[in-house]
Amino acid sequence: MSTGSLLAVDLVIAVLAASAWLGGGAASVARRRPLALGLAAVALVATLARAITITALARAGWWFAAEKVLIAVPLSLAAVAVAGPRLLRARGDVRAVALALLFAGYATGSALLVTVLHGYPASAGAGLFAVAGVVAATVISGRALGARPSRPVSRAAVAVAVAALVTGTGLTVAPEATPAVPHDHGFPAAARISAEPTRRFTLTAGTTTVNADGRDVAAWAFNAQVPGPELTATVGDILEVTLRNRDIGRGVTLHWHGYDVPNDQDGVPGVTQAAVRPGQEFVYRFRADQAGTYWYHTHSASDVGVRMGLYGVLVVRPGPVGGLDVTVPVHTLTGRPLPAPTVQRVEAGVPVRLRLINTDSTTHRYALAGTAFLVAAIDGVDLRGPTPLVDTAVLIPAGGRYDLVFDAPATPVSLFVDGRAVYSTGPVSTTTGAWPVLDPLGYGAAAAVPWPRFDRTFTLVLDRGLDLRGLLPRYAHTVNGAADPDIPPQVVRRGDVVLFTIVNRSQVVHPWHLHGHHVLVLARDGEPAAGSPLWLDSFDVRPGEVWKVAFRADNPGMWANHCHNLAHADAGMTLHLMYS
Ligand SMILES: [Cu+2]
Repeated sequence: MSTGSLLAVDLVIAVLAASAWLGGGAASVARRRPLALGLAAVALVATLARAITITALARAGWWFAAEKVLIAVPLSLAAVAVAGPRLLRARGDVRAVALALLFAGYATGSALLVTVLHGYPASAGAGLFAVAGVVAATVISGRALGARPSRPVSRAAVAVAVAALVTGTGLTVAPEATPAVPHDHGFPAAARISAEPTRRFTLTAGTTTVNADGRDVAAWAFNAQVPGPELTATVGDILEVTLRNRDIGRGVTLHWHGYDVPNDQDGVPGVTQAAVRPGQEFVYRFRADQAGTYWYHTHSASDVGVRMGLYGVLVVRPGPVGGLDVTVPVHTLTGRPLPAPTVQRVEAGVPVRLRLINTDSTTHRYALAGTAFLVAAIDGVDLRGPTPLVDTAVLIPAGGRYDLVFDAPATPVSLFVDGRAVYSTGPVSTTTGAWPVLDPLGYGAAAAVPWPRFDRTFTLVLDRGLDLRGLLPRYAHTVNGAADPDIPPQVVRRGDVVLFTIVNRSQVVHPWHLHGHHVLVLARDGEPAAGSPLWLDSFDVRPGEVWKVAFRADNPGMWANHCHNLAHADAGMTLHLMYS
């Protein structure tokens, strides 16, 4: 079983255990003996079954099991130790075991809350909070049932509650002091390149209406079109892009997704520049020194902004190219897929490059039917020694790009996205749903990792948790138990080789995206990457997965480092990489 499934199974068992204990307690209060004993038996089995799931999770990595081992196991043992013997002795009135069963329910339930609301890392504060909750709920229940706690028990309860209050701040305070991340001041000085631009573009952001899947829908667009204009350049060009904001009230910027531009051109509001307000403009200028498939999008109110249409394609070619070269950005506008580009027919034998871009916030499955093909590049970087693929699907993470190349066959070719044909040169009678999915970590020819050692290592544990820092508590997407802006930045020096371990202990996929750098994938779940070197800027960390990626810190500045499910980024899952 995968670690992701194990996390889900353990959660289900924990919910079952806690609710069965509580249900058994309630049934015994109501003197419904068979029901009470039946539920208690279920609870006992479920509680003991967690010994298996928690052990397996701990073996998959301490990140997955820390709070379960340190908090749930002791509380579960207490539940079994208190309720078990009383159940075995329950001869007469079943009401006699009610308080024991309720105690077991509070104990397993509060441990469950620690997992769901707090997660990783486990802290003494979280443990004491859980214990204090159990004590308080048991004392209140006991009084309601007419049982008076003894004096030592009451004293112990008060002591635990006080300790919980004192240390409980550990629940709300980030583990380390947070160096300030600049917000709307102290932006990097524009180290503007002086060379004369060779490619000039103007993008004007504004509200508009576009046709999506046959219906007119409201959109936010660059130059009144979704996607925005396709920006193309040749390596060596100096791009100058003037961004104007006509009427986007939440502000606009341009972030060059996957393009490792100088920091002051990166387009992150509050970090590298101020958001461009209605009536304002900002001029971006950078040298096109990386060939490949990229895209641009607003980073101001990015969740709603990109979803509403403020994005476009950036393609940089190494020089003149022959054959057919098409970009296929896939985007969903208010729940409707946008039309793919118009199909151009070519003679058989003509080389074709399909540049697939996922501009949505969730993974898409692409299947190219009717021809063998190569995955020539991922995230703009050419793969080493790609081999032909037939009847194989690829999964592209949010923000990711795959370049598929093939020679046009004489027969039709069809590209399916999530089972829907989006780009077809003719009818292809194939169902692609059962095709195997390419694992890029095993595709192409391997090469040695270019660094013998790492100067800095960081671990990011992705989860959900209660964020109590703002005015209103929110159920945030967290990194190491904290949510933006309270996640400590990762501080590196120029020239460092940096290793990231990224762990997903949540129930959802997190497409990870570091600005300003491509990272080299080293391993996933302990298995070293065995194919072509993979230099990615967007990669899906699925539930239960552990990724190891590394990069050389060679692009100084303050860089966003976040989940590219932009709703998650907005709900806390954003931190920063900072050069000292
Ligand atoms: Cu995410």
